[in-house]
Amino acid sequence: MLPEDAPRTPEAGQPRTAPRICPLCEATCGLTLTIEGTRVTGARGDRDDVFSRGFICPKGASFGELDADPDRLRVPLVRRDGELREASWQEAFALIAARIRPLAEEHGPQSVGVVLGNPNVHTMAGALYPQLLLGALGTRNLFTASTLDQMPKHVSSGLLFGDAFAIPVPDLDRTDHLLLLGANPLDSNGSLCTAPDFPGKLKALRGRGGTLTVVDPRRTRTARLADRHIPIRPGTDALLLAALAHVLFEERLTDLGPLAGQVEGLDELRDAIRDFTPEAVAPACDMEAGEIRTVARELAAAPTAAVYGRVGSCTVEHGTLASWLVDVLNILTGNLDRPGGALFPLSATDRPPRIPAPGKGFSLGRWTSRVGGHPEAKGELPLAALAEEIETPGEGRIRAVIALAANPVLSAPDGDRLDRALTGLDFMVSVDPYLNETSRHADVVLPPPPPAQSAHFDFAFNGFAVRNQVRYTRAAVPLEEGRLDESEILARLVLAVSGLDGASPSAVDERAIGRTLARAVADPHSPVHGRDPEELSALLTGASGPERQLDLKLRLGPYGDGFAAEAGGGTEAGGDTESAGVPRLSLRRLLEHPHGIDLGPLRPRLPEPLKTRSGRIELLPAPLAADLPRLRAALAERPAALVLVGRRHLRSNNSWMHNLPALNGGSNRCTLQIHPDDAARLGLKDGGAVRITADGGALEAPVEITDTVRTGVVSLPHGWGHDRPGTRTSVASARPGVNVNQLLDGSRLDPLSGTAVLNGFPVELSPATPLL
Ligand SMILES: Nc1nc2c(c(=O)[nH]1)N[C@H]1C(S)=C(S)[C@@H](COP(=O)(O)OP(=O)(O)OC[C@H]3O[C@@H](n4cnc5c(=O)[nH]c(N)nc54)[C@H](O)[C@@H]3O)O[C@H]1N2
Ligand SMILES: Nc1nc2c(c(=O)[nH]1)N[C@H]1C(S)=C(S)[C@@H](COP(=O)(O)OP(=O)(O)OC[C@H]3O[C@@H](n4cnc5c(=O)[nH]c(N)nc54)[C@H](O)[C@@H]3O)O[C@H]1N2
Ligand code: SF4
Ligand SMILES: [Mo]
Repeated sequence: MLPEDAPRTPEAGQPRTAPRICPLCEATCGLTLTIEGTRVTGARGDRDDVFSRGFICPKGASFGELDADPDRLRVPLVRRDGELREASWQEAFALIAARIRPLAEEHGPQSVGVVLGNPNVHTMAGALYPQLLLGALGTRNLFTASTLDQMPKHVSSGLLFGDAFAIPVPDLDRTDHLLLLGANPLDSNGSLCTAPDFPGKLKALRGRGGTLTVVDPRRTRTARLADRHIPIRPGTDALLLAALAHVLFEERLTDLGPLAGQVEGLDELRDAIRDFTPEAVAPACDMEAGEIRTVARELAAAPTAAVYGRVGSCTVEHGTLASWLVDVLNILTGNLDRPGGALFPLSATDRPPRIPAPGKGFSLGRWTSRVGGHPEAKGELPLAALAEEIETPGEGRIRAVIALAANPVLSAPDGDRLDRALTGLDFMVSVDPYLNETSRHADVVLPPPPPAQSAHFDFAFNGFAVRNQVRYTRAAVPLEEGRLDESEILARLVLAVSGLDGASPSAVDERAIGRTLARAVADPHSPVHGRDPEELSALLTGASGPERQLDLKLRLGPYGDGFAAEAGGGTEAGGDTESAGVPRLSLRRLLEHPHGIDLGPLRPRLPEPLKTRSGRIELLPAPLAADLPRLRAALAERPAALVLVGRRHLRSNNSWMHNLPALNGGSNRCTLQIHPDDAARLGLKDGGAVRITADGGALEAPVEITDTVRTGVVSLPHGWGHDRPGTRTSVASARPGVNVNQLLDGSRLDPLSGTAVLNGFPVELSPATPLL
């Protein structure tokens, strides 16, 4: 029997526990929640979780507080006579249906813009419905948080490997040498590298005699663990990486190993980076040429090594080039696709491995944004360009916005401008638990339930995990009266914009299932080729539409039962899957393993993941070659005297966790960190106020003098600035901080990926009168 979805009602007063995968960062730790009645009273690391083995951080430990935050919206809000008022779900969806369709019919599909924020990758709903919503709307005006984050990596992977999602991850558990650039996993817990207890894994690397090099203008907690910390000048990673590749060629240290026959453009690459000698880049990077050579030699000499770059190497002027060069180094040293190097995970809901064949390749700029002419990447446009698309008159102007889990007023450049632009919309919908800086502009706010009331599966992050594994947790607490599951909210939103308001939301799931099955039965390589889609659909289990979708993806996935009749009697899952073979997954089987199923370490997969036109790794794709002159020009630029970088704090998460007393306060503060020498030169005092001026405007913030930032660099965290009226985040508003992104006007972008330059932009400082 399939376990029932709704957790059993506990006996009164008896605390119980329930497993819940933490949705708060990419580490995806398994938590054990303590529940009294329907209230989460505690959270600890789940020691039995096959992946996280008990690890937890302060954010996960605050799960109960986050779940019970009294400022969370419980019912929809609908704007009437200019005021947001509580309303029924029916009213909310009816209003959306009444407004969006006529608007799109009158002004065309492009008049509706969609904004996807980061938490979409942390919910099942965010994985299953946004594509359906976009399909229903027919709009190309999609703006995502990826363009404030990892889009450069998608673009470089798309160009190198033909698949924007083919992102190699460092084999943390087995590598001998990790060269880490622009990431601070001790505070962020990692990104595009899903690894619960990243800190423990770095310590284990050191413990087994491996070496860690960290490139970061700040001496972060991660840098303090390193054998070598390189306090690079912000924005110059691409130069450093190009010089490292140059040294590998020059000193004949390249060794592609089994990759040799799978790579195109090696000679062209060598020629293209000829100018980027260590001596040429050293002044720009503010490094010694000798140290660059040493780093290259260490990388080549290590028995296995992985190069890994994240936010600090992506959200910069040359983010796509840097992201590309990270993998170029993995390739040149033969570390791509080998244990201990950087490998392609194979998640349980990926497409099953196919017979390798040339693919369609990856195209950039299939269309451009209307006003700025920014090329799309992966079908997405720069969030930094949203305001101009709303403000600029003309055909195709965005008149309505649907924002799913997004707070671009704080997370994207020039929030004041976007704030004004959103005011000028004809209609706006936010799916968001909070009335915050962005959702306050909505005409309809649809609040998802707190996380304990939601099921969880990591469709996105399993594909970036350092170990193949699969876990699913159902809602730990029954859905509160009057709440809708976020999957149902999004399914009903799809119906509302499709002119089908009031139809059953399960119709949306069934349509998605029907489409996938139709494709699968027509595919000669699919285990269900030639079978009857209706018969297969009837075999799906699951207590809800999203569960049926999950069952389908698991069964058609690389470890799936393929709807085989003998599925029930397959190899025992959870054991040594490497020797036992494929575990024949289905939802039913996964539910038998509440702490997950380990699917083994990452394994070499090439050439199968390649979808380039050549069927090989294309080492020097034309768009990247065409961007190299811009990098060459950077060699001659005079560096700005003072540039700003961001930072993350362990007890924070982007813009939306400042409303919990346990997380807001102490060392988690919105201060401008500055080196003592710079502070002295500028007459700034610790605890005093500083005025920060840049392209986009000026801010005042408290000064924190610390030698953890290098000279010439200051650091201010993002996600603060909770002082706008009309929000309902009482704790955050009481300690608002300032919005660093107000320093940007949105014009600084990495041109290939449309990613905003959030790190390494010039600022000027002067003492200000104290704020308090
Ligand atoms: N200067 C600077 N700016 C940055 C960054 C930086 O390093 N420096 N980092 C960038 C990065 S990496 C990112 S990813 C972006 C993030 O940018 P955004 O995605 O715009 O911002 P978030 O703060 O993650 O929150 C998004 C919204 O989701 C809501 N939310 C939380 N949980 C849920 C849920 O379960 N369902 C729904 N529907 N909504 C939910 C929150 O209330 C919030 O309003 O910010 C970027 N901005
Ligand atoms: N606690 C916490 N955890 C989080 C988040 C959070 O806000 N708080 N956000 C989540 C999200 S959305 C993401 S994307 C991940 C991001 O996770 P990470 O990629 O680890 O991001 P950061 O912690 O911002 O680390 C970026 C580092 O780059 C450095 N840096 C800045 N400019 C440069 C440069 O030009 N070159 C180099 N080499 N370094 C530079 C900064 O000093 C900083 O230490 O974290 C996730 N986890
Ligand atoms: S590290 Fe991330 S996933 Fe793990 S408990 Fe903390 S916030 Fe949750
Ligand atoms: Mo992010």
